[in-house]
Amino acid sequence: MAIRDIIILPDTQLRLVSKPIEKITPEIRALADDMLETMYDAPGIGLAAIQVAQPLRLITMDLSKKEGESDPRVFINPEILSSSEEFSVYEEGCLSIPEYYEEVERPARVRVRFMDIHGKVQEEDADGLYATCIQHEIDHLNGVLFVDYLSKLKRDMVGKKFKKAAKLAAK
Ligand code: GNR
Ligand code: NI
Repeated sequence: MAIRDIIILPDTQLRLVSKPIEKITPEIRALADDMLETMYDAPGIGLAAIQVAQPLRLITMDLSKKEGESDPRVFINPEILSSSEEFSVYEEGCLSIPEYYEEVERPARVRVRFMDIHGKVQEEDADGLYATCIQHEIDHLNGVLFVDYLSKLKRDMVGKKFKKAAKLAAK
């Protein structure tokens, strides 16, 4: 296992639409393991493959709350089958937009279909933080970031801040 670099704004790879995984190969299993390790190291509660520069429809997540417990999860080719009409608000952050947090409104509950790491197709109802996180991660697979839901003013401010930081880092 290895920790991989997480790409951050303004890296344009974050806007790619990731490709479905056709077969769970040893390379895919290694990528999922590395993503879990990278996510725990960050630390974050979810990670999409594009955040480690792999444009594949693969997500890792761990929503366990208690200290010392873990619940590593892998989602392959996840799809949202339906969304509730009710919305809920969570303060979101993103490892690709470090140290920026804003409230985002999303459907409170979603039904998701995905393949697990053993190749078994699963369907689950998600609510609470699980619903928010799976929607945030599936957005990454489609090149969408949580700042896209904010006002143009806020989005442009974030964009400028990260462009400036990249320029300074390159000097
Ligand atoms: O670690 C993360 N926390 C988080 C908090 C609220 C809503 C979504 C997230 S996902 C984020 C990690 C990340 O950037 N995943 O893509
Ligand atoms: Ni994110």
